[in-house]
Parts: sequence; C-alpha cells; structure tokens
Amino acid sequence: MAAINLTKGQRVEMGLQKAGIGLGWNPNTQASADPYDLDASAFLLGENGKLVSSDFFVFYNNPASPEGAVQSSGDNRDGEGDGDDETLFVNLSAVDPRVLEIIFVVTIHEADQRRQNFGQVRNAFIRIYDQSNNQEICKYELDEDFSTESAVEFGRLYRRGGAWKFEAIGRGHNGGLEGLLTQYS
Ligand SMILES: [Ca+2]
Ligand SMILES: [Ca+2]
Repeated sequence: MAAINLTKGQRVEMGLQKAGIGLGWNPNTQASADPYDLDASAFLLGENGKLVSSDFFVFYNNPASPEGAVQSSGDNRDGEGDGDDETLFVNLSAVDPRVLEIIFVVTIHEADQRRQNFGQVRNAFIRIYDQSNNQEICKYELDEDFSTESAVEFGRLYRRGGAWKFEAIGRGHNGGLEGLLTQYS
C-alpha cells in the first residue's frame, strides 16, 4: 500500500471548483537510452462507470473533453525543467451533467517497449491542488510509491450531493494506458 499524503482534504473538498492535476518528473539518461515520456490522462465516466463516449477520454491525442471542462496543458515528452511538466486543468462547474466521476491516471508512454518504470524516473510525482489557492490536496511520489509499475490510477473526483469530492486511489498497473482504456470503455 502506497503512502498517501492527504493534507487539509476536508476543507478543500468543500467548494472545490477548479482543480489542477500536476504531473512532474525529470530525465534520467543513465537508466534508459529513450526519454521518459510520462502522460497524465483523464476518464470522464457516466453512471455505468464507463466513458460517456470516447471523446470523454482526455489524453495526448484528445487534449480537452467535449464541453471543455478538462483541458491538458499539452504533451511533455521528456520532463525537462522544474515543477509540473504536464497539467490537467479541471473546471468542475462546467463538467457535462452526464459525468459522475473523473478518474486521473499517469502512465509511461511505451513503457514495455522501452523497459521503463516509475522507479527509474527522477523526482516523479502526481498531485492535485485547488487552483483558487494552490493548496495541495494529495500527492504521490511515483518513483518511491510505485517503483516497479508504469501506470497508476491516481485518484478520482466524484459528485456527491451537488458538490465534488476527491478520493485518492493510488492503484498501480502494468497494462499501460491501453489497459486502463479497456477497463473504462
Ligand atoms: Ca507526456
Ligand atoms: Ca521536470
């Protein structure tokens, strides 16, 4: 079980309107000849626990959900530089009413072919924060908590009583983004 770093979760759960999902990592040229290309993606699910439609899968080839409520900052392919290298911006007040929960995942692109996992990536993390005050709600250190894995379901935002709440999941996988897509389609 991975360590979960929950800080001031209760307060942030109330009235959370705009959230940022920040993914950061740094290159490690000693561990692999190929760059480490981590990707943050989102599945917007309806009442059956499946994607409302394929357009509601936000990833590097579909950088925004149809109603614009989830938008990607773009695909960073090497993690050069400090801070968040990829961000998913979520405007909860704009989410399509058919969407009941949003699952956030992080995967390593072509991890199997490149024989890569999170343990090899330097300073890899994923976090969720409240955009209104930059307060962090939850953060995983991917290289420590999921060292042998190449895909993690980070957490989910879900509707409850007219408000949105965040729940940390922290479930590692090795099936890549394709495996997760199969699960939620
Ligand atoms: Ca990427
Ligand atoms: Ca970086």
